[in-house]
Amino acid sequence: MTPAKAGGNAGDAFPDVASRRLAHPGYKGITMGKKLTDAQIAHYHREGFLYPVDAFSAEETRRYRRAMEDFEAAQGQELGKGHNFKPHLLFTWVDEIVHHPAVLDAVEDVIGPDIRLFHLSVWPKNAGDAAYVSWHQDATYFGLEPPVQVTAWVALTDASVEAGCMEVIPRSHKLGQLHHAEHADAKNLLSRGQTVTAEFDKSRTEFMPVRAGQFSLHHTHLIHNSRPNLSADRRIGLGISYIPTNVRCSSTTRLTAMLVRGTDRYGYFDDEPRPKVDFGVAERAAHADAVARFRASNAEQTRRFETAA
Ligand SMILES: O=C(O)CCC(=O)C(=O)O
Repeated sequence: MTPAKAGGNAGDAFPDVASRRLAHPGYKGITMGKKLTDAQIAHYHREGFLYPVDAFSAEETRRYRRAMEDFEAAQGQELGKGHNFKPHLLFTWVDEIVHHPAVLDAVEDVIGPDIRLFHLSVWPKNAGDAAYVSWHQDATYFGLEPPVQVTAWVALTDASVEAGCMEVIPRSHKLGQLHHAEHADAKNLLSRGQTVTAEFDKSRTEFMPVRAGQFSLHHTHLIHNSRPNLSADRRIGLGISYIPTNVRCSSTTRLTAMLVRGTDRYGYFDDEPRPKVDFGVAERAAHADAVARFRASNAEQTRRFETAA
């Protein structure tokens, strides 16, 4: 079954996904995308999510975690709400992750070969911390048109059910954009505490546990949350939002986004530069500019959302 038939989301907008797969050397009649099997691709489009997918070795993952925690130690501050956006512009090790073929090949299998990184948030939850993420859809306040976006959630530590992995409402991506409201709560890791206010069926949820070095994928309209970390270790993940280059942002603020694979024939975003050194002067300037624009766009979309509601 092609992605178009399975989900009706990416297939129509990206017919080249299916034709490219037919031409792929690994194609043996029914089998593979670049990274995912046909069954996995169909699952993503039907259910709105997919997990676990292998990306990094244990050693690579430890190196990434160490890089992050060394930086936190040097700063005397943990990455957390308020300063956890777009670290791919600051650190070469995050740049490595967002360009890793294992991640991009899977992303390409669901949104096609021309890919921009639209946004990235790091989500650390300390052991025993009450921090949580409320029920939400990623599309809310992004203002993407068409709303085609996939989040790869890359685990730098084991994210078990106990550690507060993501929990999803299967097939909820078919509901389209639902109404959200901001709920101020310091323990909610979402920047605006945005929470779905519309009624939805919570009677059948699914947890998405992933091990360190694995990732999950979820659709921009999939309703998901995550509960507090009750395990003995920190839970760290990177939520990387990828879009195909034909997707634009409807904000009047012009945003930045990094072209991570393929070509962009549309020019809807200013290019983000890849970091050459960790936390350098140029890197911090590019990061500050990108985050300021993202926040302005987010505020604009929040106002538009409230007015339309
Ligand atoms: O890290 C979490 O617990 C939630 C992440 C999330 O909501 C996302 O990546 O969209």
